[in-house]
Amino acid sequence: MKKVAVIMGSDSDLPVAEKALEVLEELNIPYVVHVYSAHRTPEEVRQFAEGAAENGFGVIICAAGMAAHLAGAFAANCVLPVIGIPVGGGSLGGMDALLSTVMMPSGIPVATVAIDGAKNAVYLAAEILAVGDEALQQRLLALRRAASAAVLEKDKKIFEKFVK
Ligand code: RP5
Repeated sequence: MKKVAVIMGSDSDLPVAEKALEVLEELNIPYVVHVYSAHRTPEEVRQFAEGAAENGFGVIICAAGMAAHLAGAFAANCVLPVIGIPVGGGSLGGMDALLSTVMMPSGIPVATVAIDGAKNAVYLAAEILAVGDEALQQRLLALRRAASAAVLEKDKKIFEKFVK
């Protein structure tokens, strides 16, 4: 099975990245984690991106805050799907990272999730990998069913609490 790379721009992004790792564990998807920065370690970013397909990766997830060019830098250096997680916090509350991540030029796409949307980054990565993996598709469907059941259970409790 193809691996997912989770790259964060700084170890200060770890609390957000860890939410992605939880879902990767839940879905039993193999992954590696690195701290690489578009600005502080551009050479390592380029080398990892250029070798990623050959090294068995299927999707790259990048979490970065502020002037968040990490996902864009990965997208510039490979043709694997790159998913960007804009990390919140800071004086602009993550809007800086959101716009830096999502506003990519034509031809170099970054699929961008919500600010701190680490879980959705992994669900999207899993859906990409599941195109060629029936077992993973079934695991995703099982999670959807469990999520629906949880909502209906909450509905039942709330309905019963307020019924007149
Ligand atoms: C970004 O700058 C990182 O992704 C992080 O979100 C932010 C701050 O980095 P540190 O100064 O905490 O290393 O590049």
